[in-house]
Amino acid sequence: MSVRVNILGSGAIGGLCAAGAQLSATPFRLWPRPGSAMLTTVELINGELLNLAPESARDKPLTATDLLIVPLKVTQLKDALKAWRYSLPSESPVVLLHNGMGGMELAEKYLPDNPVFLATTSHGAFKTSTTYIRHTGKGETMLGSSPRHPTQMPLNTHIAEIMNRCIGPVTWRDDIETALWQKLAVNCAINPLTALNNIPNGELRATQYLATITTVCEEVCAVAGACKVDLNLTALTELVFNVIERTAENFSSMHQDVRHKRTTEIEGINGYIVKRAKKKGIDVPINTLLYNAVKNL
Ligand code: KPL
Repeated sequence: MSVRVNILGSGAIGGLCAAGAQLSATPFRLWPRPGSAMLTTVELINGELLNLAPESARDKPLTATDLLIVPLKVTQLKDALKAWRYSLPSESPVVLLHNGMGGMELAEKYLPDNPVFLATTSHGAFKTSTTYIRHTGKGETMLGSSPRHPTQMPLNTHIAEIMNRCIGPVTWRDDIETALWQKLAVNCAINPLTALNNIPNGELRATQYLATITTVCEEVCAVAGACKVDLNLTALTELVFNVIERTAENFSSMHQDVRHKRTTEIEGINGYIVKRAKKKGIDVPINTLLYNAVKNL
């Protein structure tokens, strides 16, 4: 099946997807948000520089075989989906790839008929300028159908294969919601703590953070359970420390957002836990504290 990949925005993860598409000779187009610059360069993990050569985006509209990858922050998603809903054929598959939660519900509202996939990645990357991305950590990507838009074979295999070229290795998850909740716990612990303390991820190994990280995991587990997603607390806490270890040298995305005075993803991360907890009548004091502290920065 022929495919063309379309990447929204000019963020770091979008840059990695573009590099993966180019290196695998998959045609791709870049669609920066209004007022944003077009990405030009990706510094690969081995230090090589890749000059991006996307197809021109202006002339041809999207067709049913165009895949739309949306690696935007959840706070940017609503405007983007609203802007795209009339120009996107309802058969075009869409992959949402962002930290935190809330994308599934927005896609249900604005793209009710498209095949929608949800993804989460542990690749590390950051922007060193408006047009230049550096790939800092090799990770992996989990992909599955949005539970609100059930999709089927052979489309699932096809999308997994394309995503594998763009930002692999990809693991297909029938339980993508569980994978998203696990990543949510990782972000709830690492992102605000690194942003508030101005430290790289690895410094969270210090004993002074142990109690906070453990409680964040307990709270996420309790809220997930109330939302009918079963997470194992021991495995979750281990996962968080594992990510801290593997990304020790990295600065989290929230740390970078705060440093560059950009909007953070706090609403979709700790903010999501606080909101869901409130609805379920669960106390989440540590997530609330971290949420408020980041909001007040
Ligand atoms: O996803 C991340 C982020 O920075 O947003 C982690 C996994 C914490 C890596 O830094």
